[in-house]
Amino acid sequence: MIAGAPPPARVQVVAREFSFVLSRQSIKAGWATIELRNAGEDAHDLRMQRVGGKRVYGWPVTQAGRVVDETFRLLPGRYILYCSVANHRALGMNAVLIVRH
Ligand SMILES: [Cu+2]
Repeated sequence: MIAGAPPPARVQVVAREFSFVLSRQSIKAGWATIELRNAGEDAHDLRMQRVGGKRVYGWPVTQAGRVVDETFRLLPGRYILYCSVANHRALGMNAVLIVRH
C-alpha cells in the first residue's frame, strides 16, 4: 500500500453451514481487506474470482471460530465468492460482491 492512500475498504464474510453472509454488498475499487470469519462448526475456506477475470483469490481453510484477513487491490467488477471445501458451494456457500468504480 502507498503512504497517504486511503485505508482499505473492509468486508466481513461470515461462513456457516451452508451460507456466506457479507457485511456489505459493494465496496469501492482499490485496496480491500476481506475477512473470513468462520461462525459455523465445520472448516471452511473462501475463494473469490472476478467475472471475466482469471485470478482466483484465496483464503486458507479456516477452522470454526477462526478469522482470516486478506488484503488485495481490486478492480471494479462483479466478484463471485464461494467455499471450495467438499460440496459446500453447491450447498449454498456462494455470494456476490460488487466492486464499484
Ligand atoms: Cu465451506
